[in-house]
Amino acid sequence: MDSIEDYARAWDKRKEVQLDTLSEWVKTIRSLIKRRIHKLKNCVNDRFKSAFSDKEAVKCLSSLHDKYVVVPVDKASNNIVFICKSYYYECLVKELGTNEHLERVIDPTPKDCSDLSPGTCSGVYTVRPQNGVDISVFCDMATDDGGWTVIQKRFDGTVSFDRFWSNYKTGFGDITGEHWLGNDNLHYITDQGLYKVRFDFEDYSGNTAYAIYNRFSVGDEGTNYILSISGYHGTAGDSMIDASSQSLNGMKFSTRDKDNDIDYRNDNCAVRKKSGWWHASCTYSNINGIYTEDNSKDSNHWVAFDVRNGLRKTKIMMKPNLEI
Ligand SMILES: [Ca+2]
Repeated sequence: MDSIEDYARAWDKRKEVQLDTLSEWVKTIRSLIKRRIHKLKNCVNDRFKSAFSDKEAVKCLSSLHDKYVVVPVDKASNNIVFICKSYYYECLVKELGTNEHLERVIDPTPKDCSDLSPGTCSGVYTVRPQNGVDISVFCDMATDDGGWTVIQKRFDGTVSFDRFWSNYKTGFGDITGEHWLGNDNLHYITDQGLYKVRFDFEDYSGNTAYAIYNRFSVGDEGTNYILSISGYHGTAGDSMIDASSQSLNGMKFSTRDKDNDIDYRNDNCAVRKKSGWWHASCTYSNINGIYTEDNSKDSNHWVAFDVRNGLRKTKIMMKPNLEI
């Protein structure tokens, strides 16, 4: 009997030791995970600081259960390389030394950002316009009821906008940072219905203003991306005109290598203003110009808001106009 009791006691003791060891392991693993998440959270915060407002970032980064895919920036190299469950994975991927950005995939594929459910976080999404191909866009889900597809964003001058026709055609820059969505994509998206466009500005003193045009569309490349824009309202003033009040409505797109403007000096406005744009006899809206704080003819300015002073932040976005 003694030996059985001894054996049982020894067994209990071993169990206790094993439980202690196990609970130590759990503690260690928990703290490792906590440290890992903290590190990744900081990394994600850094990466997306420019793309989100701080308040929105906190909300969006706390949702860990959405599905994301990581898409190579150079789309020619591969399609989808990694399926993951949260923004945190971008940082894991980054740690592995690859060069990708995060992109959320919604099923069925939205036609633009206005198709996303209300309350969806801002970020990069795949959209598929009718007659277009799948494209990566940045969706602003926070400004003015959300649902905006971002066309242009500038805030630190890291991306040059003094570019050629082929660059403006397909788009350039970093979709989570400074970029131009691409004139073909502008055409495919605005061809789907009636769209409005919103311009947001911030000067170097922190003053902000916006301009909305109730009707906005861009023709295909065959029309030289002819602009249709009207119905201004907002706080910035209407600068979709040139110095002689000629509206930019009906103007073709011009770049430094393709002069489609109606400049009275017979100049190339895209060279003169250092910007691809729908120049008439140039423009009062030169927000694709040189990123500078200076007052100059080729700065990134919107005359009705801050004369020819360069702006710290500019953003152009579009969404369907359901009110007309
Ligand atoms: Ca010209």
